Amino acid sequence: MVVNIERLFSKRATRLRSSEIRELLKITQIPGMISFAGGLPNPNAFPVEIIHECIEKVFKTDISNALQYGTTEGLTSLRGVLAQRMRSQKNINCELHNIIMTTGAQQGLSLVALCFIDPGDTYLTSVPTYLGAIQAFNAYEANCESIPMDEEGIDTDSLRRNLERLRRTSILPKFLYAVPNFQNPSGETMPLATRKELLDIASEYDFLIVEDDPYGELVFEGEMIPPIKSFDKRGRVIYLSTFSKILAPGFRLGWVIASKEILDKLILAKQATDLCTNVFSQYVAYEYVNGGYLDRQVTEIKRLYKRKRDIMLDSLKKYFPKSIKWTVPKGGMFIWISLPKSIDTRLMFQKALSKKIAYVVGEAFFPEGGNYNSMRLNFSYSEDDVIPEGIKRLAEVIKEELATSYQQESYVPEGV
Ligand code: PMP
Ligand code: G9A
Repeated sequence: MVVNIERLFSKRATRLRSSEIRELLKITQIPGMISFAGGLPNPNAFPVEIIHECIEKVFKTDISNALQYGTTEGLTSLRGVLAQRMRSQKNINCELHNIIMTTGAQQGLSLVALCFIDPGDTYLTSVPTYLGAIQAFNAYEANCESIPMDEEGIDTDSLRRNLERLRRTSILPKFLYAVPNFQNPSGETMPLATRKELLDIASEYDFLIVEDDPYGELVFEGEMIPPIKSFDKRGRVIYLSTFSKILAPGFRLGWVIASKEILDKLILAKQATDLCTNVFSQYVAYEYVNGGYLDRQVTEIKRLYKRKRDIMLDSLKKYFPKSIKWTVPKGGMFIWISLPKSIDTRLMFQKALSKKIAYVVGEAFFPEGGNYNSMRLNFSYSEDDVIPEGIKRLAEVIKEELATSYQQESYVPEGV
């Protein structure tokens, strides 16, 4: 008998959607393609020699344990040095029992969803927002309430209005998801006052804040702004970060900082998911942090990415039509482009690919869809000399699209 797999899949599984970004990673392997699509670190930012040294050290000192299963919460020595770093650098009140290692920050998001989302539960996020978070929360059948971003990071008036509306229908959101530093995808940073206000609102309406901070160390300009977690006295904030942008994503190493009460639950969820995070990676990462390599490498990565950001910004100024706006990120890896309303970046995408240039359509970052005239560009991955050429190609595609959309508009009879 033929297996009817569709009938057997869970409702949850049938809701799973493919990520535009993950799919794009395949397209961008086409020879000659210039990709500003995937949020990939630059391979030159991987500290290959240092990693080699750290691995040798692990082989000399503790290889048997490094090859063994580990505890679900993660390697004590690594959690210890990270907790120390979070205290001194971010002013987060973090002891060993407040931190666990995860298989990337992505697993942190997934575990949060597993532990806090029942089918139909609501979470809040500013939009645009990180696509991987939408996927992780959607997998657990969450409803999303999108709050627009503004120059303050999130429109808190709109947030309050939405919370009041939800309250009238007895809907109590479980958490608000935010990427306050050099946000993926907008590149924007949330000011200090908004961070504090968000925590006040969370306390007033009694929901958690999931603060996702993979880019916080990659500051090119200005001071590092303290995370929301640093103001959290009552265990209302779950803070996530990762080695993906400050070491290498292939390590698949992230961490979660939260109250012991929350972490105990996440640990149970993680036990059922993967038993423990890659132990060998954790040993190597410990040598990397403890050996003082991390600070030196972050300085290098920032220098490299700032240069690439500047090249992209200069190229945008040089090649893009005046009607187009973009963000100027003070760190991180992304620039957000807003085009005239007549352009649909989804429809333009195939034309861009035919000119061998790729971006991510803005709509992907809106859980409820819309915003068709935007796109995300990544500046960290491409080589310096490739960036101007890529922007030039993209500008050509946009100019052609603008020309045809104006023509089409002029054909539209009045009153339609
Ligand atoms: N959160 C955000 C905002 C991200 O941009 C990413 C990766 N691009 C992640 C989480 C996941 O990172 P990882 O699992 O590699 O730590
Ligand atoms: O999915 C990945 O490879 C990580 C990148 C995320 C992004 O582009 O936002």
